Amino acid sequence: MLNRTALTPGECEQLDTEGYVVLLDVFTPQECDELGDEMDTAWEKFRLHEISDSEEGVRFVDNALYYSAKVQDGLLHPLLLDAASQMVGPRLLLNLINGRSPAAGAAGQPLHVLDRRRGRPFDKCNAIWCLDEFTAENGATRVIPGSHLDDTAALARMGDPMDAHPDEVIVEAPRGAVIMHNSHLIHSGRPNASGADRRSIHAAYTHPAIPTHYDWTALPPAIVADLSEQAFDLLGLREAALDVEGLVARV
Ligand SMILES: O=C(O)CCC(=O)C(=O)O
Repeated sequence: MLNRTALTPGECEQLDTEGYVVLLDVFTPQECDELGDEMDTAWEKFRLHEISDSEEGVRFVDNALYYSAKVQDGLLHPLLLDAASQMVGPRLLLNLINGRSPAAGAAGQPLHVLDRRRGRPFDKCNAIWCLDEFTAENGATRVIPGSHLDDTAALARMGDPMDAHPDEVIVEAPRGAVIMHNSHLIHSGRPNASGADRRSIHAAYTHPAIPTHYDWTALPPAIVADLSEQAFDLLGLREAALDVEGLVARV
């Protein structure tokens, strides 16, 4: 994993004004393979297609903490935490972590989230771990730069949210990169027109006032026992432990 802990001034500036930044080489090719294999194994072994109500053609691994101890290290990478703090503030809560792999032929998404508040303060951001290269052909994420600050122009120029938008930028990124973006930024996944999967892991961090997408207090005790102290804090479990009997042993 990359040994860099802080964004450059240029990266901070881009995150601030455009609402996204691509951080290169966060994961090694071997780490990408291991994480991708763990998500693929979970999808097969636990027959997740039978319970997934996600998009057609997308292998969606809900709550990846159930299936991988390795994701902890990525979640806590100092560079990603620095980027998240630039957007959301110094105290972060993990909102979600999922595997998301649009297979060859998977459809794109509408631009979203169109009714979200814009402008500061920001309370949520996303980290997209590119386990495969993100290319225009395989459906790399599109964003409308600056729309996290003000969406007036973006919405005025938008027709069908499924269509290409005149202001959109396709965020191509090599394998191992992480796309950090403000969740208040208008964005979406695009159709995968390549012959191969586009594997990724998505995490979201929030301000602690925002309720988590998953109830981390419901994680099985064996998984909680394996969390590092820092991960325990990132999941808000230290505070939660005061109310949840099964967690008290960790405090
Ligand atoms: O994977 C991507 O390219 C973006 C997906 C996305 O925006 C979402 O699932 O909400």
